[in-house]
Amino acid sequence: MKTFHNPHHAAHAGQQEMFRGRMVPCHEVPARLDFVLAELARRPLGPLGPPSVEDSALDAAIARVHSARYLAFLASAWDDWVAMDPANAQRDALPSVWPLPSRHGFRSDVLPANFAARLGLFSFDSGSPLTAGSWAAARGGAACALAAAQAVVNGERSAFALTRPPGHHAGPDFLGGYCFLNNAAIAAQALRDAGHAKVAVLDVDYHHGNGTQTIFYERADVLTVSIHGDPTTEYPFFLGHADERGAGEGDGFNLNLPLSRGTGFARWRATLDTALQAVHNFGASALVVPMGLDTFEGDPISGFTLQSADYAVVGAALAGAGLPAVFTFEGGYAVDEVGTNTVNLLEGFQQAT
Ligand code: SP5
Ligand code: ZN
Repeated sequence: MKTFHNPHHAAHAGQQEMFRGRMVPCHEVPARLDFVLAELARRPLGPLGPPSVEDSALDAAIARVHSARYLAFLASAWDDWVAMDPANAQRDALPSVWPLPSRHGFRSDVLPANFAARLGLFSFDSGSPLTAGSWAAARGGAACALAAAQAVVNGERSAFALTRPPGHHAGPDFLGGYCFLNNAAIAAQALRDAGHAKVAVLDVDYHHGNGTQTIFYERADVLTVSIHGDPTTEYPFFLGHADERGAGEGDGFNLNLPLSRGTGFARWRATLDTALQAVHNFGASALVVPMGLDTFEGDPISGFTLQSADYAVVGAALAGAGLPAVFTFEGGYAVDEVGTNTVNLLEGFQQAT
């Protein structure tokens, strides 16, 4: 398995996130990726290196899933933040006002000149700090996703986009959930554009992949499936229920499999079979797996109880789909174990292939 790692990831390093009226240290930290690299050094899965993609090809791939005005916002966000107040250079940017576009009649069509308002327009939580290096890191991550998709197009059985920030909460024109660019969606769209007629996305992160669902919700060519904590009690709360089945041409091409907080591996594993059956019925020729390791028992912000050894079983089950696969690194905040759990899953996939 080829791994593409993001050499710019550490440029994205938030200080604090808002949680219930307090600022708490960020969970999504650079050390996460370093632990995966260290484990890959101990248990190599194949070639590992930075992605090599042309800037123009990268811009085109990102623009396939994100809006032009959101990308323009992201590209200048840090400079605009510092221009508001030079003292902002020492602070992360976090939103504190939102337009609630779908309710109450607030407008999202008029772009505010005030950057703090613009930040709210393009985000859905105050837990995702935007820092000086966030845009460079997010672009580097998207390059990993694109390179991984290209590797699979060129005949690799699987490829791993080892990047942070993660991506699956980022939608067509919004950031949130520690995510800025939707790496899994970029990979899925790149596979489509390279000739895969049907692509399946199977999201195994603890949190519902709301961004990916929204990007593909009205499309029949990309099936989105997500196994996650029930949004009635779990983040991101406002999407991820079982009755969201897709809309328009996409009706029937989104499948949510929410599970109660506290769910253990036996139930989770059986749910994975349901997800894999849907992927099989769909008839995809390629698979994208947004791979979150926050289903782990020791995860500090999540509520399932998977054990380290279980991830090898997950990897083997995913290999059973018999499809070329792109893995994107998403959540997983038990930092000391995230390397072991990641490589257990990928090694399980590779050994069963
Ligand atoms: C990619 C991904 O896994 N994103 C998850 C975003 C979750 N953000 C909200 C987390 C709330 C954390 N609560 C901290 C409690 C500290 N004791
Ligand atoms: Zn997550």
